Amino acid sequence: ETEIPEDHPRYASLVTRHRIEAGVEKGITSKQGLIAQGRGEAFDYLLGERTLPSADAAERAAAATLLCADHPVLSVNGNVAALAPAEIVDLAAAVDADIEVNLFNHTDERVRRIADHLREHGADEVKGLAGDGEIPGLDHARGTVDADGIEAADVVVVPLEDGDRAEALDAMGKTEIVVDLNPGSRSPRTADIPIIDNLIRAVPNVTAHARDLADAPASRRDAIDSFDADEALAEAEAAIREGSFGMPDDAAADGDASNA
Ligand code: PTJ
Repeated sequence: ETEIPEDHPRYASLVTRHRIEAGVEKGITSKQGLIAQGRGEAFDYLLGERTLPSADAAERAAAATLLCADHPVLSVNGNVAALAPAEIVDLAAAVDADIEVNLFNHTDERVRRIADHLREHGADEVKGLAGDGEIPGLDHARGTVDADGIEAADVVVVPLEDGDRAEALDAMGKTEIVVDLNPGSRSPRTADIPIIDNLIRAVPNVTAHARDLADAPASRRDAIDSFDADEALAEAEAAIREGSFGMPDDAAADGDASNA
């Protein structure tokens, strides 16, 4: 196994790839998850591999929304489990949310492996194994959830969600928080709070905001009221169009594209 030197210019991206590969080897990430990761990386590169100010505002609004929720649930798929298991457990603790495994390509075996993996990273209860609830309007494989989990939730965090399910959850009246690096994708466009950021940066930042907002109800309101989803999507798209292709701001400003 190769060690990645920390000063490598693409360190974060290489660590992320390695986690996804390990996830496939461990039987928690699907092979399609590798393709999804590649797609995400391309968008992250165009966004400069940074958290935009509008994404930070979305992450703060998400934290506030989770803290104000009656029954928040964090949905975990094979990519999320491979990339940020401990970070998901931390977020669930910070906002008192349930964790539920919910897969696009469902197999009971993979749900069990992901639940075990999350427990290895500190989760106590992991939902998704009961499968006694449903998201109406989807076929059985895609629509199966836990009755006391996602079905009963008022706020759901659905990172890297597929567009049909995002729309079906929206139709159920859930407040949806979507993490997706592609601002043009249907799921962030359906979300109440679209977070256009890498899951790896987004989840810990939502947790940090949640800790900051825990004892500040007035600031929570403000974080929610001041956030505008359409504006955040437009800002992410503009950042991609005007992109400096992953270069530091000053080099881009000098028009030096030689090492882009
Ligand atoms: O484990 P399963 O069976 O539930 O499957 C999970 C995947 C992700 C394979 C499945 O939901 C899928 O095929 O997703 P898509 O349609 O490829 O969409 C993935 C979206 O997530 C794309 O818009 C990517 O840009 C985005 N994405 C990928 N990696 C990241 C990401 N967004 C944020 N952070 C990432 N690390």
